[in-house]
Amino acid sequence: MERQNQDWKGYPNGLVRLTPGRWVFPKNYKYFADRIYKFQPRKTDVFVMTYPKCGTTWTQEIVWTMRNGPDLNHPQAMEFLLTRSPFLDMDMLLHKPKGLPPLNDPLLKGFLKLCPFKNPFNGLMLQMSEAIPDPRTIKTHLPFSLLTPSLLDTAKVVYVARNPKDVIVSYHHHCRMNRVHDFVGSFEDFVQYFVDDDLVYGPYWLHVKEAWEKRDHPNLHILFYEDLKANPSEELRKLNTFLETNLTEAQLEGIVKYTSFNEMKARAKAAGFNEENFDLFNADVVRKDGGFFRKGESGDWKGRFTPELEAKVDKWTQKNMTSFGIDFKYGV
Ligand code: PPS
Repeated sequence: MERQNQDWKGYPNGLVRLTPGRWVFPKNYKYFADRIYKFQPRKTDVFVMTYPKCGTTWTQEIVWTMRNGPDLNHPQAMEFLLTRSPFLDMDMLLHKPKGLPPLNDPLLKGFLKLCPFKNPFNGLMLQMSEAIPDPRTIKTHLPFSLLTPSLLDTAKVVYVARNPKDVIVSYHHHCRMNRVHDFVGSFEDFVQYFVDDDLVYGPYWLHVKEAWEKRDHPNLHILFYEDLKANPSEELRKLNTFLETNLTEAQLEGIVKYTSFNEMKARAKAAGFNEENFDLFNADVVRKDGGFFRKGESGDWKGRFTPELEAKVDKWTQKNMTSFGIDFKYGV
């Protein structure tokens, strides 16, 4: 905790570590854990499940659009993504001593529209996840073991994995930029937290392993960020089969373009997501190193690791991930 308190300014209430699994969360997880675990999935739900920074938002937009607006003309398409496709476990990150986002924040606006008579302090995203109309597309960064055991037998899950080195680079940026984490240590420190499984959301390898072990379940579709990047048309075809959306080639191609990095970045801005002026973000980091839509590439890790750091991550990957049979592409 001493080390954590020095390097992270975003967890003034401390952290919790769960056993088994050694998952790490901000302390406010305690207040939401039970309700999240008991969150009732429906047959028509699709959960987009990933460890942070693996391509959740991209996949969420693809899945939501395929199911709701394949002709790109849905009246809500321009609304902030998390108000159409809520992030189930976000509340533990939002509830800082500072309170909720300000009234002009797209999240709170979306909440007030969907849940006008509810108290946002009882879980802004949790209540939105309950309130959005079917068919629901719900984002979670939690692993299978922290959600209801009936999840996969009831709803469909699209699980997204990304190579650990790009995850580290992207998560490092995210934790510096995002005030809910406010990481002030070095990149070297961050890599150490990652390989020690000490980052919020816990061991990446176990997160992936829990999904990988269920890979033959008909309600689970595992997607790799690198494959989606290299051949989005092919991955959307596979999703079309998995989601039973029966879209035409022309509709799929339209969605590929619509969900490209540049189009999503531009649309988020048009929907009111001003990253330099977003209460949760550190504007200096956004200006210097980019915002949420940072690079959107695979292989961006190259040039970021010293040979020692690279060896450390390779050793960790070999020990924890290759051992259960998963392999990653590392970009061009
Ligand atoms: S979060 O905050 O954990 O939910 O982030 P997540 O959405 O999982 O991952 C963010 C990274 O995905 C990139 N991104 C995209 N890449 C390609 N195409 C599209 N459309 C797209 N949208 C988001 C985003 O830029 C983050 O990766 P990095 O490497 O940091 O750029």
